[in-house]
Amino acid sequence: MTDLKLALQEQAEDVDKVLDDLLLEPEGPEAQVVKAMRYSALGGGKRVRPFLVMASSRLFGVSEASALRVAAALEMVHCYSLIHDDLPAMDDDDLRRGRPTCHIEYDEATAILAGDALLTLAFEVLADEETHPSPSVRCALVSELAKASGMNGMVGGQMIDLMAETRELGIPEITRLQRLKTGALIVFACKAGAILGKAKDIKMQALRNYGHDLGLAFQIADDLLDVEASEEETGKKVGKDAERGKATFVSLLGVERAREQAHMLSEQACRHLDVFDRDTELLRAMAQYVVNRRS
Ligand code: GRG
Repeated sequence: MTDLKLALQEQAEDVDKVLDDLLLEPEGPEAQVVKAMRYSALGGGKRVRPFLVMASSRLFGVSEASALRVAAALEMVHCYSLIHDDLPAMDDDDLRRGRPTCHIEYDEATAILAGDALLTLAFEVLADEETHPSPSVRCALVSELAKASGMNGMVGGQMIDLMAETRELGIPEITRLQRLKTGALIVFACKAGAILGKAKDIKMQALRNYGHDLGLAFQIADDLLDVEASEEETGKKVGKDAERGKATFVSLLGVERAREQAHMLSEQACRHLDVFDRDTELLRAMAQYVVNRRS
């Protein structure tokens, strides 16, 4: 196993402990929604976003306990988006992380509520004094995660994606869509350490730019993996999204150019880290992992 994969796994265990503590099952019938939240939030996943929160926090000497709570909150938002994305009204998927999706394991109404409750709990966690003693830091975390998740971030990207089923998109539009849908939460993850560490603008900006390029590289790699998986299943070099009639980086650029673009973005992401004199090895390794990953 590579050092980065091992570090991801170790970090994932720490984040899982925090998620486990935050998702205590209450007594009574409402326990059902918490079961569904736990099913989705503690059911695997690479935990790339939490890893980025932890790695960026280390650059500023942020306490591990604070960073872990932000990492857990962000993972809750990510898990909510996956639950809702899998619903029949959206992508209508039966499998996620190798298991039945939340609405298949439970039911649609419970899955919608589990997603809603993960989203709202994330903000409750960020607003709690235990996350950071400074009210202005907590307020910045809440505000930045809200922007990254909402209409000018992930939700906005998802809407553009849904509209794309009836209208053809080119590279500039796909880039914008993906920067919002996938990129915004990744950028938040990279900036989180700088917010917690009250970093200077130049460092905040460097992490934002790193996250910007990393997020796009991550998405192109995702499109490439989608095409590879379809090729293994059906022999056709067309991913799931392209089969649904949606343009992707791979359908527009072709496999080779898309791969080159992902690697170029990964290298560009690392160059933004040159402003730091502290150890940025984990963030650099992540940029490589994102474009070389197999899942
Ligand atoms: C429903 C508001 C709303 C938004 C949905 C994030 C998203 C928007 C949809 C997820 C669907 C998807 C496959 C998007 C492509 C990239 C992506 C975000 C993949 C999933 O993230 P990973 O690879 O997943 O980090 P794990 O399971 O490892 O956490």
